[in-house]
Amino acid sequence: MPRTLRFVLVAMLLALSAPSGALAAVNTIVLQSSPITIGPFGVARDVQRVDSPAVDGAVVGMSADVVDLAGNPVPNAHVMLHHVVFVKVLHPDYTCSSFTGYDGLPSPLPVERFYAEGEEHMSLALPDGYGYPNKASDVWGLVYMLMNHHAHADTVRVRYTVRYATGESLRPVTPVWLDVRNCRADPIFSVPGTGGPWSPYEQHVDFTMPESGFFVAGGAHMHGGGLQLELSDRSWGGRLFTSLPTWGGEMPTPMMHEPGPSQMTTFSTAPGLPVRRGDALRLSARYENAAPHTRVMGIMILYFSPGSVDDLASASIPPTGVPQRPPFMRLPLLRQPRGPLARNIRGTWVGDYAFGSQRVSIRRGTTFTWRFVGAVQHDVTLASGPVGFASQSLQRGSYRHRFTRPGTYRLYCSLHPTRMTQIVTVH
Ligand SMILES: [Cu+2]
Repeated sequence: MPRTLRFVLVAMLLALSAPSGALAAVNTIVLQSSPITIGPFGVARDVQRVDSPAVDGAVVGMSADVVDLAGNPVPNAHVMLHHVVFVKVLHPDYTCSSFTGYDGLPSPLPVERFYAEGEEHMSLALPDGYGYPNKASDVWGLVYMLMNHHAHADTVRVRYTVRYATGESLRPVTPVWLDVRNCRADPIFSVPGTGGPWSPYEQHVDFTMPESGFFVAGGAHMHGGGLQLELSDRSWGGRLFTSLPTWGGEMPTPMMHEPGPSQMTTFSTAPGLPVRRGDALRLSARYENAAPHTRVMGIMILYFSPGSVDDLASASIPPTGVPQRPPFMRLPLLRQPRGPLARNIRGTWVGDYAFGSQRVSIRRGTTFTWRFVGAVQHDVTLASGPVGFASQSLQRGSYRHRFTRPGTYRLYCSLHPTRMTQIVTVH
Protein backbone atom coordinates (compact mmCIF):
# COMPACT_ATOMS: atom_id res chain seq x y z
CA MET A 1 0.00 0.00 0.00
CA PRO A 2 1.44 3.44 -0.81
CA ARG A 3 2.81 5.13 2.25
CA THR A 4 0.57 8.21 1.95
CA LEU A 5 -2.59 6.16 1.50
CA ARG A 6 -1.72 4.07 4.56
CA PHE A 7 -1.14 7.28 6.46
CA VAL A 8 -4.56 8.62 5.48
CA LEU A 9 -6.23 5.36 6.53
CA VAL A 10 -4.50 5.38 9.90
CA ALA A 11 -5.54 8.98 10.41
CA MET A 12 -9.17 8.12 9.56
CA LEU A 13 -9.21 5.15 11.94
CA LEU A 14 -7.84 7.26 14.73
CA ALA A 15 -10.40 9.97 14.04
CA LEU A 16 -13.19 7.39 14.28
CA SER A 17 -11.86 5.96 17.54
CA ALA A 18 -11.29 9.32 19.24
CA PRO A 19 -13.49 9.58 22.33
CA SER A 20 -16.30 12.03 21.73
CA GLY A 21 -16.71 14.80 24.21
CA ALA A 22 -13.00 14.77 25.07
CA LEU A 23 -12.88 18.51 24.44
CA ALA A 24 -13.58 20.51 27.56
CA ALA A 25 -13.22 24.27 27.78
CA VAL A 26 -11.32 25.95 24.96
CA ASN A 27 -11.27 29.70 25.34
CA THR A 28 -10.12 32.30 22.86
CA ILE A 29 -7.92 34.80 24.66
CA VAL A 30 -6.91 38.03 22.92
CA LEU A 31 -3.81 39.75 24.31
CA GLN A 32 -1.63 42.67 23.24
CA SER A 33 2.00 43.65 23.52
CA SER A 34 3.10 46.95 25.01
CA PRO A 35 3.14 49.83 22.49
CA ILE A 36 5.97 49.70 19.96
CA THR A 37 7.07 52.97 18.32
CA ILE A 38 8.76 52.76 14.92
CA GLY A 39 10.54 55.77 13.41
CA PRO A 40 9.83 57.08 9.89
CA PHE A 41 10.72 54.39 7.31
CA GLY A 42 12.37 52.60 10.19
CA VAL A 43 12.63 49.15 11.72
CA ALA A 44 11.83 48.24 15.32
CA ARG A 45 13.49 45.09 16.61
CA ASP A 46 13.50 44.14 20.24
CA VAL A 47 12.25 41.79 22.92
CA GLN A 48 9.58 42.52 25.53
CA ARG A 49 7.76 40.63 28.20
CA VAL A 50 4.13 39.99 27.23
CA ASP A 51 1.02 38.71 28.98
CA SER A 52 0.20 35.03 28.96
CA PRO A 53 -2.96 33.11 29.92
CA ALA A 54 -3.20 33.49 33.68
CA VAL A 55 -4.37 29.94 34.42
CA ASP A 56 -2.88 26.49 33.99
CA GLY A 57 -3.83 24.95 30.66
CA ALA A 58 -2.54 24.34 27.16
CA VAL A 59 -2.22 26.36 23.96
CA VAL A 60 -4.08 24.63 21.12
CA GLY A 61 -3.98 27.46 18.59
CA MET A 62 -2.41 30.85 18.06
CA SER A 63 -2.22 33.77 15.62
CA ALA A 64 -0.89 37.33 15.72
CA ASP A 65 -1.25 40.61 13.85
CA VAL A 66 -0.41 44.30 14.18
CA VAL A 67 -3.00 46.78 15.52
CA ASP A 68 -3.00 50.51 16.20
CA LEU A 69 -3.53 51.93 19.67
CA ALA A 70 -7.31 51.91 19.11
CA GLY A 71 -7.16 48.21 18.31
CA ASN A 72 -7.73 48.49 14.55
CA PRO A 73 -5.72 46.16 12.32
CA VAL A 74 -2.77 47.87 10.61
CA PRO A 75 -2.25 46.67 7.04
CA ASN A 76 1.15 45.26 6.01
CA ALA A 77 1.54 48.18 3.59
CA HIS A 78 1.69 50.56 6.58
CA VAL A 79 3.54 48.55 9.19
CA MET A 80 5.01 45.31 7.92
CA LEU A 81 5.14 42.44 10.36
CA HIS A 82 8.52 41.02 9.35
CA HIS A 83 8.42 38.47 12.08
CA VAL A 84 7.31 37.88 15.66
CA VAL A 85 8.54 35.01 17.83
CA PHE A 86 6.84 34.07 21.10
CA VAL A 87 9.11 32.52 23.71
CA LYS A 88 8.64 31.00 27.14
CA VAL A 89 11.24 32.35 29.53
CA LEU A 90 13.33 29.99 31.69
CA HIS A 91 12.34 26.99 29.60
CA PRO A 92 14.97 25.14 27.57
CA ASP A 93 14.59 25.27 23.81
CA TYR A 94 14.63 21.89 22.05
CA THR A 95 17.36 22.81 19.56
CA CYS A 96 19.24 25.75 21.18
CA SER A 97 20.86 26.03 24.59
CA SER A 98 21.57 29.75 24.17
CA PHE A 99 20.80 32.57 21.74
CA THR A 100 22.53 35.53 20.17
CA GLY A 101 20.27 38.57 20.51
CA TYR A 102 19.73 41.45 18.08
CA ASP A 103 22.57 43.19 19.89
CA GLY A 104 24.96 40.37 18.99
CA LEU A 105 25.30 39.37 22.65
CA PRO A 106 24.29 36.05 24.21
CA SER A 107 20.83 36.13 25.77
CA PRO A 108 21.01 36.07 29.57
CA LEU A 109 18.08 33.67 30.05
CA PRO A 110 17.12 30.37 28.46
CA VAL A 111 13.97 30.70 26.35
CA GLU A 112 11.81 28.25 24.42
CA ARG A 113 10.51 29.41 21.02
CA PHE A 114 6.95 28.13 20.73
CA TYR A 115 5.19 30.15 18.04
CA ALA A 116 6.24 32.52 15.28
CA GLU A 117 4.95 34.14 12.16
CA GLY A 118 6.13 36.50 9.48
CA GLU A 119 4.73 38.02 6.34
CA GLU A 120 3.15 34.62 5.63
CA HIS A 121 0.97 34.99 8.76
CA MET A 122 1.04 31.38 9.89
CA SER A 123 -1.64 30.55 12.41
CA LEU A 124 -1.13 27.55 14.65
CA ALA A 125 -3.91 24.99 15.01
CA LEU A 126 -2.83 21.79 16.74
CA PRO A 127 -4.83 18.65 15.93
CA ASP A 128 -7.65 17.83 18.38
CA GLY A 129 -6.34 16.22 21.53
CA TYR A 130 -2.94 17.97 21.54
CA GLY A 131 -1.79 21.04 23.44
CA TYR A 132 1.32 23.02 24.35
CA PRO A 133 1.32 22.91 28.17
CA ASN A 134 1.41 26.24 29.97
CA LYS A 135 1.30 27.23 33.61
CA ALA A 136 -0.30 30.34 35.08
CA SER A 137 3.15 31.25 36.37
CA ASP A 138 4.93 30.88 33.01
CA VAL A 139 6.44 34.07 31.60
CA TRP A 140 6.16 34.83 27.89
CA GLY A 141 8.40 37.05 25.83
CA LEU A 142 7.93 38.53 22.37
CA VAL A 143 10.80 38.94 19.90
CA TYR A 144 9.69 41.25 17.08
CA MET A 145 10.82 42.97 13.92
CA LEU A 146 8.38 45.51 12.47
CA MET A 147 8.94 47.95 9.59
CA ASN A 148 7.25 51.33 9.16
CA HIS A 149 6.45 52.28 5.55
CA HIS A 150 5.42 55.86 6.44
CA ALA A 151 7.34 59.13 6.57
CA HIS A 152 6.11 59.68 10.14
CA ALA A 153 6.68 57.68 13.30
CA ASP A 154 3.99 55.16 14.18
CA THR A 155 3.05 53.39 17.40
CA VAL A 156 1.45 49.96 17.22
CA ARG A 157 0.94 46.83 19.26
CA VAL A 158 1.25 43.15 18.40
CA ARG A 159 -2.12 41.55 19.10
CA TYR A 160 -2.15 37.79 19.57
CA THR A 161 -5.00 35.37 19.87
CA VAL A 162 -4.45 32.27 21.98
CA ARG A 163 -6.84 29.32 21.81
CA TYR A 164 -6.41 27.92 25.28
CA ALA A 165 -7.69 24.67 26.76
CA THR A 166 -8.25 24.24 30.47
CA GLY A 167 -9.59 21.40 32.57
CA GLU A 168 -8.76 18.60 30.19
CA SER A 169 -5.82 16.32 29.65
CA LEU A 170 -4.24 16.77 26.27
CA ARG A 171 -1.24 15.04 24.79
CA PRO A 172 1.60 17.51 25.37
CA VAL A 173 3.56 18.83 22.41
CA THR A 174 7.04 20.35 22.42
CA PRO A 175 8.02 22.96 19.83
CA VAL A 176 11.04 21.92 17.72
CA TRP A 177 12.63 24.86 15.90
CA LEU A 178 14.82 24.00 12.91
CA ASP A 179 16.72 26.88 11.33
CA VAL A 180 19.61 26.93 8.87
CA ARG A 181 21.08 29.78 11.01
CA ASN A 182 19.82 28.57 14.36
CA CYS A 183 20.10 30.20 17.78
CA ARG A 184 20.11 33.82 16.62
CA ALA A 185 17.49 36.55 16.92
CA ASP A 186 18.41 37.52 13.33
CA PRO A 187 19.13 34.20 11.55
CA ILE A 188 20.00 35.57 8.12
CA PHE A 189 22.05 34.43 5.14
CA SER A 190 22.27 35.71 1.58
CA VAL A 191 21.77 34.08 -1.82
CA PRO A 192 24.52 35.23 -4.24
CA GLY A 193 22.27 35.11 -7.32
CA THR A 194 25.02 33.98 -9.67
CA GLY A 195 23.16 31.09 -11.33
CA GLY A 196 20.63 30.91 -14.13
CA PRO A 197 16.83 30.79 -13.98
CA TRP A 198 15.62 28.00 -11.67
CA SER A 199 19.16 27.27 -10.49
CA PRO A 200 18.88 26.46 -6.81
CA TYR A 201 20.90 27.72 -3.89
CA GLU A 202 20.54 25.52 -0.84
CA GLN A 203 21.43 25.74 2.82
CA HIS A 204 20.60 23.02 5.31
CA VAL A 205 20.79 22.11 8.96
CA ASP A 206 20.88 18.64 10.52
CA PHE A 207 19.38 17.65 13.84
CA THR A 208 19.46 14.27 15.58
CA MET A 209 16.23 13.41 17.38
CA PRO A 210 16.91 12.69 21.06
CA GLU A 211 13.65 10.73 21.47
CA SER A 212 10.89 9.02 19.50
CA GLY A 213 7.49 10.44 18.75
CA PHE A 214 5.39 12.24 16.18
CA PHE A 215 5.37 15.64 14.50
CA VAL A 216 1.71 16.64 14.63
CA ALA A 217 1.92 20.17 13.17
CA GLY A 218 4.39 22.46 11.47
CA GLY A 219 4.87 25.77 9.72
CA ALA A 220 7.68 27.50 7.87
CA HIS A 221 9.29 30.86 7.12
CA MET A 222 11.19 31.96 4.01
CA HIS A 223 11.92 35.29 2.35
CA GLY A 224 11.81 36.63 -1.20
CA GLY A 225 13.26 34.26 -3.78
CA GLY A 226 12.27 31.13 -1.84
CA LEU A 227 11.49 27.90 -3.68
CA GLN A 228 10.80 25.48 -0.82
CA LEU A 229 11.66 24.31 2.67
CA GLU A 230 11.93 20.56 3.01
CA LEU A 231 12.10 18.41 6.12
CA SER A 232 13.51 14.95 5.61
CA ASP A 233 14.48 12.00 7.79
CA ARG A 234 17.74 10.71 6.39
CA SER A 235 17.75 7.66 8.67
CA TRP A 236 14.43 6.42 7.50
CA GLY A 237 13.94 7.15 3.88
CA GLY A 238 13.26 10.61 2.97
CA ARG A 239 10.91 13.47 2.77
CA LEU A 240 8.53 14.15 5.65
CA PHE A 241 7.08 17.54 4.74
CA THR A 242 7.70 20.23 2.14
CA SER A 243 6.49 23.77 2.74
CA LEU A 244 5.87 25.78 -0.43
CA PRO A 245 5.52 29.56 -0.68
CA THR A 246 2.65 31.44 -2.33
CA TRP A 247 3.49 34.77 -3.97
CA GLY A 248 1.56 37.88 -4.77
CA GLY A 249 0.74 39.53 -1.47
CA GLU A 250 0.08 43.16 -0.84
CA MET A 251 3.06 45.22 -2.03
CA PRO A 252 4.06 47.95 0.42
CA THR A 253 5.55 51.11 -1.04
CA PRO A 254 8.19 52.30 -0.89
CA MET A 255 9.76 48.88 -1.34
CA MET A 256 12.15 48.73 1.61
CA HIS A 257 12.96 45.04 1.35
CA GLU A 258 12.23 42.24 -1.08
CA PRO A 259 8.69 41.01 -0.36
CA GLY A 260 8.35 37.56 1.18
CA PRO A 261 5.74 34.87 0.53
CA SER A 262 2.14 35.79 1.31
CA GLN A 263 1.71 32.23 2.60
CA MET A 264 3.68 29.07 3.33
CA THR A 265 2.05 25.65 3.46
CA THR A 266 1.62 24.15 6.92
CA PHE A 267 0.37 20.84 8.27
CA SER A 268 -1.64 19.72 11.27
CA THR A 269 -2.49 16.07 11.56
CA ALA A 270 -2.84 13.18 14.00
CA PRO A 271 -1.23 10.79 14.68
CA GLY A 272 1.43 12.75 12.82
CA LEU A 273 4.77 12.00 11.23
CA PRO A 274 6.69 9.32 13.15
CA VAL A 275 10.38 9.87 13.96
CA ARG A 276 12.64 7.71 16.04
CA ARG A 277 15.28 8.39 18.62
CA GLY A 278 18.58 8.87 16.80
CA ASP A 279 16.99 9.76 13.46
CA ALA A 280 18.97 12.27 11.39
CA LEU A 281 16.59 15.04 10.41
CA ARG A 282 17.54 17.59 7.77
CA LEU A 283 15.90 20.91 6.98
CA SER A 284 16.84 22.20 3.52
CA ALA A 285 16.06 25.77 2.46
CA ARG A 286 16.11 26.16 -1.30
CA TYR A 287 16.16 29.58 -2.97
CA GLU A 288 16.34 30.54 -6.61
CA ASN A 289 19.87 31.65 -7.48
CA ALA A 290 19.02 33.62 -10.63
CA ALA A 291 19.20 36.95 -8.78
CA PRO A 292 20.62 37.98 -5.40
CA HIS A 293 18.37 37.65 -2.34
CA THR A 294 19.81 39.21 0.78
CA ARG A 295 18.97 38.67 4.46
CA VAL A 296 16.87 35.58 3.79
CA MET A 297 15.88 32.85 6.25
CA GLY A 298 15.05 29.15 6.33
CA ILE A 299 13.02 28.16 9.38
CA MET A 300 10.56 25.41 10.22
CA ILE A 301 8.76 25.10 13.55
CA LEU A 302 7.39 21.67 14.35
CA TYR A 303 5.22 20.46 17.20
CA PHE A 304 6.42 17.15 18.60
CA SER A 305 4.44 14.65 20.62
CA PRO A 306 6.85 12.21 22.34
CA GLY A 307 5.86 8.56 22.43
CA SER A 308 6.82 5.13 21.25
CA VAL A 309 6.82 4.59 17.52
CA ASP A 310 6.08 1.31 15.78
CA ASP A 311 9.17 -0.08 14.04
CA LEU A 312 7.52 -0.03 10.64
CA ALA A 313 5.49 3.14 10.96
CA SER A 314 6.21 5.77 8.35
CA ALA A 315 4.31 8.67 6.89
CA SER A 316 4.80 11.85 4.97
CA ILE A 317 2.59 14.79 4.14
CA PRO A 318 1.68 14.58 0.44
CA PRO A 319 3.05 17.53 -1.57
CA THR A 320 0.49 20.26 -2.13
CA GLY A 321 1.96 21.29 -5.47
CA VAL A 322 5.28 22.06 -7.08
CA PRO A 323 7.56 25.02 -6.33
CA GLN A 324 6.56 28.19 -8.18
CA ARG A 325 9.19 30.45 -9.65
CA PRO A 326 9.36 33.41 -7.26
CA PRO A 327 8.71 36.84 -8.79
CA PHE A 328 11.78 38.92 -9.54
CA MET A 329 11.85 42.25 -7.72
CA ARG A 330 14.69 44.69 -8.09
CA LEU A 331 15.01 46.60 -4.86
CA PRO A 332 15.46 50.33 -5.57
CA LEU A 333 17.88 52.53 -3.66
CA LEU A 334 15.59 54.93 -1.82
CA ARG A 335 18.21 57.67 -1.60
CA GLN A 336 20.74 58.69 -4.21
CA PRO A 337 24.30 58.33 -2.82
CA ARG A 338 26.10 61.69 -2.73
CA GLY A 339 29.57 63.13 -2.48
CA PRO A 340 32.84 62.77 -4.35
CA LEU A 341 33.73 59.52 -6.08
CA ALA A 342 36.36 57.73 -3.98
CA ARG A 343 38.68 55.75 -6.24
CA ASN A 344 40.55 52.61 -5.25
CA ILE A 345 39.96 52.89 -1.52
CA ARG A 346 39.97 49.70 0.53
CA GLY A 347 37.28 50.60 3.01
CA THR A 348 35.12 53.21 4.66
CA TRP A 349 33.22 53.82 7.89
CA VAL A 350 29.55 53.22 8.59
CA GLY A 351 28.31 55.78 11.10
CA ASP A 352 24.91 56.83 12.27
CA TYR A 353 22.73 57.20 9.20
CA ALA A 354 25.55 57.56 6.68
CA PHE A 355 28.22 55.61 4.85
CA GLY A 356 31.60 57.40 4.94
CA SER A 357 32.20 57.26 1.18
CA GLN A 358 28.87 56.91 -0.55
CA ARG A 359 30.30 56.62 -4.07
CA VAL A 360 33.19 54.23 -4.49
CA SER A 361 35.07 52.89 -7.50
CA ILE A 362 37.43 49.94 -7.04
CA ARG A 363 39.25 47.26 -8.98
CA ARG A 364 37.95 43.74 -9.28
CA GLY A 365 39.44 41.52 -6.59
CA THR A 366 39.47 44.24 -3.91
CA THR A 367 38.53 43.17 -0.41
CA PHE A 368 36.54 46.10 0.95
CA THR A 369 36.13 46.75 4.69
CA TRP A 370 33.27 48.64 6.36
CA ARG A 371 34.09 49.84 9.89
CA PHE A 372 31.06 50.42 12.15
CA VAL A 373 31.38 53.46 14.38
CA GLY A 374 27.80 54.47 15.22
CA ALA A 375 25.84 54.76 18.43
CA VAL A 376 23.15 52.47 16.96
CA GLN A 377 23.30 49.34 14.82
CA HIS A 378 23.58 49.37 11.04
CA ASP A 379 24.32 46.87 8.31
CA VAL A 380 25.63 46.65 4.76
CA THR A 381 23.15 44.93 2.45
CA LEU A 382 23.07 44.53 -1.30
CA ALA A 383 19.93 45.99 -2.90
CA SER A 384 20.90 45.05 -6.44
CA GLY A 385 24.07 44.08 -8.22
CA PRO A 386 26.12 41.16 -9.53
CA VAL A 387 26.46 39.20 -6.23
CA GLY A 388 24.29 39.16 -3.10
CA PHE A 389 25.85 39.69 0.32
CA ALA A 390 24.93 41.29 3.65
CA SER A 391 26.55 41.91 7.00
CA GLN A 392 25.06 41.25 10.40
CA SER A 393 23.68 44.31 12.18
CA LEU A 394 26.67 45.89 13.87
CA GLN A 395 27.47 48.83 16.06
CA ARG A 396 31.18 48.12 16.44
CA GLY A 397 33.66 46.02 14.52
CA SER A 398 33.92 45.55 10.80
CA TYR A 399 32.62 43.57 7.85
CA ARG A 400 34.52 42.58 4.70
CA HIS A 401 33.52 41.54 1.24
CA ARG A 402 35.76 40.58 -1.66
CA PHE A 403 34.39 41.88 -4.97
CA THR A 404 35.18 39.20 -7.54
CA ARG A 405 32.69 40.26 -10.22
CA PRO A 406 32.66 43.60 -12.03
CA GLY A 407 29.53 45.71 -12.08
CA THR A 408 27.52 48.19 -10.04
CA TYR A 409 26.68 47.21 -6.48
CA ARG A 410 23.84 49.24 -4.96
CA LEU A 411 24.09 48.91 -1.19
CA TYR A 412 22.01 50.14 1.73
CA CYS A 413 21.40 49.66 5.44
CA SER A 414 18.34 47.43 5.83
CA LEU A 415 17.53 49.12 9.15
CA HIS A 416 17.60 52.64 7.64
CA PRO A 417 16.75 52.05 3.98
CA THR A 418 15.75 55.63 3.12
CA ARG A 419 18.78 57.20 4.76
CA MET A 420 21.86 55.06 4.23
CA THR A 421 22.94 54.08 0.71
CA GLN A 422 26.18 53.46 -1.13
CA ILE A 423 27.20 52.57 -4.67
CA VAL A 424 30.33 50.53 -5.29
CA THR A 425 31.44 50.25 -8.91
CA VAL A 426 33.83 47.38 -9.58
CA HIS A 427 35.83 47.50 -12.82
CU1 LIG B 1 21.46 51.90 9.56
